[in-house]
Amino acid sequence: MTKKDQSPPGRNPDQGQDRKFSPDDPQTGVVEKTEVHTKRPSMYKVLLLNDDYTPMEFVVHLLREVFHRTEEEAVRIMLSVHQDGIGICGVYSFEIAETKVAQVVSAARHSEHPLQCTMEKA
Ligand code: TYC
Repeated sequence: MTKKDQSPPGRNPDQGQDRKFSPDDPQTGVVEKTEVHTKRPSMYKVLLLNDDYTPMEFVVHLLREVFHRTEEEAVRIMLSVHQDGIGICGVYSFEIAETKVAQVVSAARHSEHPLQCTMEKA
């Protein structure tokens, strides 16, 4: 038997003051159950666009530094962007993708390259 079960009959141990049950005060209530619907965050592709002026080595450098790609992966991604006009650097949550786009654009402008980087829902 728990401590709660030991209260005198007719008394409600959960009430601040002890009160007798009565037909006028049936002490009923509504039990609400809150359903929890958690959503997985949407993912975003970070895309690099080709141009005729940004040096290949600069693109490879960014892919290594910003997207943590190996030299081989970075060269493969850079060449596919060079050939196809666009390519995926990685897929991230919104905030991470936004930060990476800003880092690429900032580094490119700082070095006066026209490199374009954008993001879209995966
Ligand atoms: N096309 C560029 C050149 O020939 C190289 C390049 C690759 C530029 C990928 C941008 O996203 C890019 N120098």
